[in-house]
Amino acid sequence: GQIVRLEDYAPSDYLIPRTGLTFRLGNERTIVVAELTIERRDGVDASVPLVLDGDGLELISLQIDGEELARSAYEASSQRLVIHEPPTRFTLTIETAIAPATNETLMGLYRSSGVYCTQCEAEGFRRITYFLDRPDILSVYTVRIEALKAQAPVLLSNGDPVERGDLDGARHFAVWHDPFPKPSYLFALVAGDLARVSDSFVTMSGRTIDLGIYVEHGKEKRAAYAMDALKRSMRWDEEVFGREYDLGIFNIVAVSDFNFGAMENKGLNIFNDKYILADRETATDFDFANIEAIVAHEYFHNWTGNRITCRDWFQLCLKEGLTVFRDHEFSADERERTVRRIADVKGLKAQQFPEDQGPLAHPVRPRRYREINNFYTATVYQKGGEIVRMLRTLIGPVQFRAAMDLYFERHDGQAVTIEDFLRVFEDAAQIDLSQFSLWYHQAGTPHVAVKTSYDARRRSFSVELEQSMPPTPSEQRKRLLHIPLAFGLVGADGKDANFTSVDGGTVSDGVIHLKRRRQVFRFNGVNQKPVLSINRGFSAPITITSNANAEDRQFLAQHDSDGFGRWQALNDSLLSGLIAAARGKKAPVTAVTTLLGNIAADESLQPAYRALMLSLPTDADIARELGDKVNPDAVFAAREDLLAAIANENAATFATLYQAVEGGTRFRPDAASAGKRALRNVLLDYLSKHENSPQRAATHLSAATNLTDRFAALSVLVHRFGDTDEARDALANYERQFGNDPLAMDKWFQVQATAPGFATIETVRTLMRHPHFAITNPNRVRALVFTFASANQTAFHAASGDGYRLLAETVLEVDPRNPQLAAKLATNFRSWRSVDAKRQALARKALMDIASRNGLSPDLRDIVERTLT
Ligand code: HT7
Ligand code: ZN
Repeated sequence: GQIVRLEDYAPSDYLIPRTGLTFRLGNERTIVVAELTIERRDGVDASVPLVLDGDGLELISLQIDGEELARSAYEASSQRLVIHEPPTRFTLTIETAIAPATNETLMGLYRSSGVYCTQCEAEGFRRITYFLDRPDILSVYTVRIEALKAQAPVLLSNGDPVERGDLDGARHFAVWHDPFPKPSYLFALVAGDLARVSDSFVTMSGRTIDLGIYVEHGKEKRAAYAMDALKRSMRWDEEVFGREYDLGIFNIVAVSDFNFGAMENKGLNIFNDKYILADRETATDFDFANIEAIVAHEYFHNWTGNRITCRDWFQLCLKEGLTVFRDHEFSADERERTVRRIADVKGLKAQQFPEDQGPLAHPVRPRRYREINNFYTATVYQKGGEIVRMLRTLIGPVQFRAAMDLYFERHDGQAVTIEDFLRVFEDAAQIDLSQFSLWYHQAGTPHVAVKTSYDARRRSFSVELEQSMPPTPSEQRKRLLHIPLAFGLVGADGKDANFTSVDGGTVSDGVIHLKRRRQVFRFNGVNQKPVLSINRGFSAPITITSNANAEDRQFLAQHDSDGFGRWQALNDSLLSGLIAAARGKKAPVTAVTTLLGNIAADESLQPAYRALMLSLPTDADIARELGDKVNPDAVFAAREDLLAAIANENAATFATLYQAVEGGTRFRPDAASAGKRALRNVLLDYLSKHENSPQRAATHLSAATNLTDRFAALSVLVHRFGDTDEARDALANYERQFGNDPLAMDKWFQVQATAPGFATIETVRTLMRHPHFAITNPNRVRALVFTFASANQTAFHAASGDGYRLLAETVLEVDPRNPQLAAKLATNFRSWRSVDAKRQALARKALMDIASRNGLSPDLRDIVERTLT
């Protein structure tokens, strides 16, 4: 693929104010007739041709204002349609043919379990018809769909329904009209035999919206939670951002073959069924939380993404970062704020940090790309969300809301840039964001080194901060960032100590503003030596090292008034012990093991919070902290030793607690009930380790009334006692019970893919031949192979190199069918330089095997080449 550069952006010479589409649906051959109203932009020379994008299209006919076009007036290929010297304003009618049944890429129009559906973001619309397929071309769409009535009784598109009726030959049609001008990536069509779950919502101005969720027949009950999440999202956006829904109808469709979580098409969201369908037998608490967050995310896009969209794909974070921030805030309000924040930060560190610290690092607002599909990354989404959070920290919640109001007022109906977005904040809050804006433009995770000292005689506490940023691919020199650090000076009583004044820089509303390379903030009037709690709530997405000692960290883990700060301090303590152990230095663990026992039993803390505190850093967390020459077997052993030490010291407390925490006979998916299950399930793992017996997990499994508990028990059995009858029986029973449910079976694949040890490589190979496995279904491939490569350090990084080979072979098998999925799978090689030399050589060999293959998709080639450089 060609490199696309931000600096080459130029507005289009032609506009398409109106788009009419007629679909004559057929599996082998679907006919699309596009009637486009096209205008040359003012000031553009009449000799400039109209160049439309296409991808794999077969052109049938072409007319301008109803007249067949002469062969000499245009050039058509499957990739482009060029029209020479078109009129200033005209109607272009294009008839093309496409083949949905053989479209395995899941982009454009395809079939998923007998349902026609579309995916157009980022550049899939050009697989449907020739168009100016770029987000700054906003058009009003009218869509007519014709299909066999029996095959597709349901015919959906964006906007409001205007007409429907019967046709000859057992066919029927429906017409939809969307009055809001939109970019082509938000176009959607769905046709098939689906059940509708209906509800309604009354907006803040009193309009009644018709809500529908379309699912496979028989799965209606499983859409109830998503529907509830949708209504709560609609209310929340009104209350928190003053945003009301704008059409008369809002539909969601769940499909089983999808390359992503979901898609925010105007008035017709399309979802991976994994993020709609849920009941206690087939979804874990984690899935319920994800459904709530993703339903909200797609709904929130209606204002942040659809009403105000991106000028070009470099601006992807404009809609994604902002919408992630909004969905995080929604979940924090709906659930438990601190618990949500810890979960989101764990996600950021697990997914975005390794990206930012490896060969695929890129700025939140990149300047160039080869394949835009490869930029739907944790950096654009999660770090993009963190930048919006920092903006709110900088100006405070009241001014933040005022700025967002101004954003909606100023830019509604436009396709804009990050510069436009930042200008709104500068204007609303009267601040200069020129230094802050570097967060969008520089790749890499900033590091802050902290040194504190207390001068008892002068009653002053000094905090010395020094920022640095390691070079990243294509950016050697980094400029200094404005880093907002929420903090507290924690006194002996756990309360934040007062200070009378600060020298050395700006400190306001509990936030230190670090702007220079090195700054010493001196807090005056501090009566007793405090302990610094810094980067509270993860106010900045950075790494920190400090001169705090083990006692300081443990003090904060017990006494910081900020719940996030307590978790962070505990996590740092655990990690430092684990790192020492993984490097072969035996670390003293007693203090922290005792502390964990106290936290577990502390009834003043919510169960969900206690569960998070008790969850040890993962192997991948430890590996990331080690940085280089990682030996995954040593990491695994260090973690298991610490787990055993904690379990052995606290066995009695844990056993009592395990009995006491309500098992949850009556299942409810709310946060408080989920918290209790989480606590009980983390205790199950500790106790099983201590007891060295599968018995407790087997009992837990047979008593389970929901998938959360069942999955927790199954994990203990398969991961800790894999070669016992209990584990084998549990897997066989599960398969018998849930064999017909694809989403529940994904969990069955997942639990086996994460069993530690190299033997799992063979297990995965065997499971890839299982009748329930399908290489064409992204959910199944992700459950088995992506999980194996991303969440099983000891197997994926097996010293033999077989784990790398398995991933490389799978990537090559998937690529010809679904390049996006293949590229995503291949990103699991991104940390290959951090393992020891022997493993590095094997990983490199696997990557080279992929790279040397002819005919790779541009998506996969882009990832592999960047990973190797
Ligand atoms: N905006 C959506 C992105 C998306 C996507 C991107 C590439 C290929 C397939 C895709 N499906 C959905 C999802 C979102 O961020 O809400
Ligand atoms: Zn999104």
